[in-house]
Amino acid sequence: MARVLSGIQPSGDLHLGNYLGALRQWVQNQDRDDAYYCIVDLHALTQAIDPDELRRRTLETAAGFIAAGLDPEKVTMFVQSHVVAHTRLAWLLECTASMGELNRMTQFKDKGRGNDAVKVGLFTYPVLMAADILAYDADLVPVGEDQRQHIELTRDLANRFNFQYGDVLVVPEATIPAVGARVMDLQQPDRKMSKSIPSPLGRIDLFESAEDTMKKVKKAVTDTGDDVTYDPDGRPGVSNLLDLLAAATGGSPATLATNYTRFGDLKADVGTALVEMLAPLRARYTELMSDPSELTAVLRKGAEKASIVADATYDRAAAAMGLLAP
Ligand code: AQP
Repeated sequence: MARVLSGIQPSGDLHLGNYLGALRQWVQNQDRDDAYYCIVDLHALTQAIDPDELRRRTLETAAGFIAAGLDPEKVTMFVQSHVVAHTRLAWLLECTASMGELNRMTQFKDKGRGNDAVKVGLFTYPVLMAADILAYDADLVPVGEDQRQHIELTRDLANRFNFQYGDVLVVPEATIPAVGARVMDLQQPDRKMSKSIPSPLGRIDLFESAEDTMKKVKKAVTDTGDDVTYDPDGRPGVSNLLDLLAAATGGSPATLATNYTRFGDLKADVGTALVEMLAPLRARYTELMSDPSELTAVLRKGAEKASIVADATYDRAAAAMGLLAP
């Protein structure tokens, strides 16, 4: 059984990119893997967020995991801040990571570079992410394409640690889905769909109404020219819609393109396919949010189980670096 670890920030509503890039493959493989999935609330603190909102969104994200199909009896689901080994291991790794390698992280360049007020946590975030993964001796990390660079850093840190201190950490690999690895914004199809984009029209939230989804797909930006062709570089808008149709119904985006001569018909089919795919998730989410006590019990049990694994890794790493055992 492969050991698997991944997480999602409770920094906003879960969206279609989170589902197709990450959550859906978590669910597909939950019978195969020994999986740990966390709501990475400490990462959400790297951007300004209201405390009450963070608390609420942490529970909503947990409900989203289960609504998407994760079974807490099969996988270990927990909140990152409930397992103290994450931050303890992150410190050990920060003492092996260099400023130069963190400076090269494109996510930091996009969100914070050149701004003196940017928080230190945003800069060191990839090291905390490495600790999240390495604490569980994870073999595989199922993520969307945007996280590839962070997994590479995690591998570099683990290899360096092992070279310096002995064979302590498992070097993980990213698993990136064949379809849905990079869902683009519906209004700005040259940017990935994201929780933090200003226009909600560009993003399909997983638990929004069917009407909203239909409206957003209808208003999606398409490219110049009238024909429906699949060319992600030259025609990113229409290609994103074809990718979404392929992700929801199967088939290849290039072949699906041959069924359409008009954008309007394509958009109608994309909207319907997404609404059908998401309807059962939406129903389950509403049910789960009506009684959050069940969610808190799942998260408490998950954190207890996760702590046993993560504490053991921290102890191994701390001992290897020469910290005196308590
Ligand atoms: N557009 C996307 N396409 C495919 N996969 C995506 N993921 C995120 N956006 C897309 C995948 O979702 C998982 C969780 O991501 P995250 O919440 O930890 O942070 P993120 O990647 O920074 O997500 P957002 O929505 O873009 O948040 P903000 O706006 O706060 O930065 C990851 O596996 C990611 O690959």
